[in-house]
Amino acid sequence: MASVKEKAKQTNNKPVAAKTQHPKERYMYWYESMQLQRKFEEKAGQLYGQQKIRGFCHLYIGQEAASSGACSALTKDDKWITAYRDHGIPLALGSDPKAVMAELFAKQTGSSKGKGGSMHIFDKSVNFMGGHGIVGGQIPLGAGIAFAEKYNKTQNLCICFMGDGAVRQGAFHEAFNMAMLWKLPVIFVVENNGYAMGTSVARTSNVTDLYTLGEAYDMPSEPVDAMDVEAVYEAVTRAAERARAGEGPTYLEFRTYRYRGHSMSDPQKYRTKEEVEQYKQRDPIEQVKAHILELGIASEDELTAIDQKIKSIIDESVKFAEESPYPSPEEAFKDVYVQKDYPYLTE
Ligand SMILES: Cc1ncc(C[n+]2csc(CCOP(=O)(O)OP(=O)(O)O)c2C)c(N)n1
Ligand SMILES: [Mg+2]
Repeated sequence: MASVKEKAKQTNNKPVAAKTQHPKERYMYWYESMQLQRKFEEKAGQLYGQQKIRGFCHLYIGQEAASSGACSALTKDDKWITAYRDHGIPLALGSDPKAVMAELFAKQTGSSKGKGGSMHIFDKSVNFMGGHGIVGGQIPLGAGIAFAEKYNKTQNLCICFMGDGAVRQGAFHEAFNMAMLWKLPVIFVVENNGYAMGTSVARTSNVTDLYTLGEAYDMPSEPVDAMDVEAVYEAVTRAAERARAGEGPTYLEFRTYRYRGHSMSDPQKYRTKEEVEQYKQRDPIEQVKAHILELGIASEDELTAIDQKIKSIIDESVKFAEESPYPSPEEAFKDVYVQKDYPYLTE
């Protein structure tokens, strides 16, 4: 693989769009899973307005190609970890939308039994290791998960997502150093959506091409147009091949955008409406839809049928969440320690 500097020259810092044709199932997965995430998040935003969902809530709208593209390039045994903008990934992986919605409602039937909320979705059944609220905290955890896979001699890898706000944390650099030294099977992904809360990448550092941060560790790194699900698929496929061949980590800068505010109350004074509109012109769902229709992969009717199916999945998930009970107070003392004889446990 070319060094980071050579790569920067070749690409002129611009992510390269993908051109290959894929099997029908892959296009249909991309459309359906991205549309599921979009509609789920739109509904979550409405429910927040009605105060049915409270506390923190960070929507993934605009970034769906990151989760769906990566998911289609990996196996079901690979492990996933991310920050708090975490509703999209489990949905892309096939978590039950009812359990994710119930978690947003803080209900007992939620994926974290109502004890995690929006920022702490976990689902072991799809190898989703959360949902982490401490910016950058999941990066060493992701490296640790990859270490376990290597130690146990599996062929699995860990894909570890983070936001652009995380790359200035010490944990990022410490984890990169060890992951590279030990050639861990990990794919680090920075979802560069341009902002950490209201602070743009350019206001944080003079290094705005975030993928070049891999250079300090000789880690193969590249920028990816993450508004294009095909480009995401291809970059993650290449990174996964390296990890499974024992060649160690890859660092990908997914260039993406969030259409909504950072969290639910954000006046968005740090950006212009025109900027948001510009990104919407390159919407990942609209792009894949146009591609499907252009290539004759599916008809407009087939896509409408998917939209209708998603609508009923979302309606059902809201009904399920509304009708579910809140956890009982005793639940607060459960699931704290895995080790049954841990000294601080009194029972
Ligand atoms: C260690 C730490 N510092 C500060 C915060 C407060 N905080 C919450 S979100 C956030 C911005 C992170 O932005 P980014 O990593 O770009 O993710 P995005 O919200 O864009 O997905 C900050 C600073 C935190 N949660 N953890
Ligand atoms: Mg960000």
